[in-house]
Amino acid sequence: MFSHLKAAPADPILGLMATYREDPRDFKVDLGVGVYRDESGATPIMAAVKKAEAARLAEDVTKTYLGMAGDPQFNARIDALTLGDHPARRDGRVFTAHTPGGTGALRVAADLLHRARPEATVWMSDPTWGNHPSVFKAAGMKIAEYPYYDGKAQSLRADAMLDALSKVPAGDVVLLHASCHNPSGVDIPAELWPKIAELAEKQGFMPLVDMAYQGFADGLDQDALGPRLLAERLPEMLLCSSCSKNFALYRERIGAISLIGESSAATQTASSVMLAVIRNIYSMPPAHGAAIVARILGDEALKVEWLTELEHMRNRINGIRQQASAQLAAAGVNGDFSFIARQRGMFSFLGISPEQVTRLREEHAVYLVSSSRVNIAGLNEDNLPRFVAAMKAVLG
Ligand code: PLP
Ligand code: TYF
Repeated sequence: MFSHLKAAPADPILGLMATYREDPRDFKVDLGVGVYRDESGATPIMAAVKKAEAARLAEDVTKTYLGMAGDPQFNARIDALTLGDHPARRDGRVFTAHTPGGTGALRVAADLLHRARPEATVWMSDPTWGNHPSVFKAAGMKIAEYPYYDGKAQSLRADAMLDALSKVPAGDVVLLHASCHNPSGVDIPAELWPKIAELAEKQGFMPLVDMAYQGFADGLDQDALGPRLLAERLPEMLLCSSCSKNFALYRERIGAISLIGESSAATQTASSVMLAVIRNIYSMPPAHGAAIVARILGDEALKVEWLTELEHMRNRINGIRQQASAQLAAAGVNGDFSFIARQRGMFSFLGISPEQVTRLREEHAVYLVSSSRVNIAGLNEDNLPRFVAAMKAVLG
């Protein structure tokens, strides 16, 4: 059965995480995997999460099955967080299921699309998160790319993107990152979302928005502006969200898929197919992460505490972006790194060669993905001077 199998390539990001762990050098700097790190380089459990977890432990009375859509309280509260007080919610056009992580939401979306329209192509930004193409291909969907990141100008290829979207055929799907684009850090500006909505309307393609970093760029509402606008203007949409980053619940695997249909009746029918898809993959999602998030969002004091912690994380990322950009300039490192301060979320491309990435790792114990993507949140006041010195040594 298995002897003829060829080894599958390791996930480059998770593989790098393992290599970093094995490196004995105590001055090593991890700018690889996309997890938030605090000032001391740790990824702690949020205080609001700890409290919600303790309360759940004390009060929980059953572990019986939840059902395919998971925790109904979580589903209602995550809708309020992602979509806000939205007309689509008031009109009964939204159906949400909680899923094992944002990746689980994406896989449910992919299988649902395959049931609905197996001949459709899913269009993705060039570049995009490595799991996007593989998850949709695994579900049997065709994929294609639209232009997105300009590596020379470290900015959005807005005109080329709109031009490509203006040619997407009816019935296809366009995958968009809500904010904190992974891997480029370059987001769709507010003024571009209405143009994307217009093209979707004109061409008849459906947006699928991946929102894995709500609250990490400019704020919870600001970061959700794109999907909220699309859900208002268009008859149909899918939204995949994740609580891995903004609740730091990574390993608990908690996310959500929201289906927005043309009418309340259409949503109901489509959601029955979505539930069948879920039943065929994992039957029901794990409960713990959703219970924590539901408790935080439903308790005024816990919610304020969580919002304060999230704001601190966002401010730290944006602050260290400014500092990194300023210190690379002050050290006279070859190149213009002012873009680091302009970009949002945890990621940016340094725009250096794979050989230079290797030298940073081998000679200076600075770890980043070979594409030159860095997790800016891996930097802090302690290791920033070492990062800058390593960059100076390698780039001149
Ligand atoms: N989408 C994007 C763009 C991501 O970067 C991530 C990753 O961390 C996810 C989705 C899903 O994350 P998770 O499955 O850990 O919730
Ligand atoms: O891009 C990242 O670093 C995060 C974490 O298979 C991640 O999204 C990376 C790879 C993966 C799962 C999560």
